[in-house]
Amino acid sequence: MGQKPFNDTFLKACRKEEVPYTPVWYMRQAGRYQPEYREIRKKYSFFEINENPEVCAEVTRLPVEQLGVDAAILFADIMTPLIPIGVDVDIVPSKGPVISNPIRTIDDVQRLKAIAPGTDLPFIGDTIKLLREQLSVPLIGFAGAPFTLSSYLIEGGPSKDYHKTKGFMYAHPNEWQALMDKLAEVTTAYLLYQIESGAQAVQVFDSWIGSVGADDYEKYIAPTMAKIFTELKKTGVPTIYFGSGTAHLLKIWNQLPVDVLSVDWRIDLKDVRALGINKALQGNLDPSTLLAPWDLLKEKAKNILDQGNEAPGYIFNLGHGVFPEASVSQLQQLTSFIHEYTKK
Ligand code: 1CP
Repeated sequence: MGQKPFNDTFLKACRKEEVPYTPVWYMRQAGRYQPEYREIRKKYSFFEINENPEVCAEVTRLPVEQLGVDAAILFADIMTPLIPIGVDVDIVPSKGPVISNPIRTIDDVQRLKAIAPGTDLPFIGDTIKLLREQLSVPLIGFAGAPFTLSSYLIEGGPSKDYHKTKGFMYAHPNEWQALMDKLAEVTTAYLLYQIESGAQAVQVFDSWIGSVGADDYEKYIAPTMAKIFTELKKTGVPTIYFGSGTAHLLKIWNQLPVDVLSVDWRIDLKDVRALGINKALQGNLDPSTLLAPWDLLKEKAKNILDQGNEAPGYIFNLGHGVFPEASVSQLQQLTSFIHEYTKK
């Protein structure tokens, strides 16, 4: 901790610079698949961990120390910055975020307060500062994207089809835009605060955006995302945009002022590049393969590494998050394999 020389491989890959090996980290790398996390979770609620810098930093460091990954990601949730703006959210075990006051009308949208991250969420800045003293790999900050945040706000919790969310978008375009504007302000201010506090890269999670068609994305979403990434770009810190099921959106994403596109396994990385995507890429192992026998997992990883490394600017990751049934030893073996196989 701290004494080790700083490993900037991940930051170099974000900038499409030469790297000594392919950097790797895993979305949701801190969480319930780790026995140590489950122990800590017995003592504290999700938001108690989040709001206690010592514990939050410990949970953030755990996968770095346990798996040997090349980046840490701040432990928090995409719902964290919504609490101070007036959203009543609870993280329900084996379900996810549940909201007791979902958005139904323009009054509900207008009721959402503006965010002042330094005073509303001082523990986030404190955790980041502590981690910067402790870590010898880059720290990634993150936030949810307006569409994905709005899906929880409108549906009231996790959803499979996002009918209510998209229904609101089609039926009330002005209210929808007001909601996007408000959430864009939250996401931008919250990420700028994380960067000021010491985050060395930021990822915007738009997990459920794949449910929106390309024409609707252009009309209802792209201007909001362009605004967010334009503001973030001014900091010079690398930015990453993640969504699942987004093959149909990648050409539009390529026009956004974002550095890295994080894609899932439904499209091969060689096919992403064949679309003319010239940004750095992150991904895209199917998380389910973590349950496959090692030889099969290794073949899958090798195939992805070969495709990812056909051009500069590639970061290995899963196509979506680690899940509770994944095994620590499988992830350890995978991380070592990625480093060894790609070493120059
Ligand atoms: O009780 C618990 O411990 C709940 C499990 C848990 C954890 C560990 C939740 C509830 N959130 C988190 C942490 C979390 N959430 C991180 C930590 C940093 C890391 O190690 O990666 C991050 C980046 C998130 C982001 C997040 N939360 C996303 C985007 C990424 C993704 O997986 O798509 C989303 C969609 C959420 C909502 C959420 N929070 C928690 C759950 C179980 C869910 C998903 C619910 C659903 O299926 O809609």
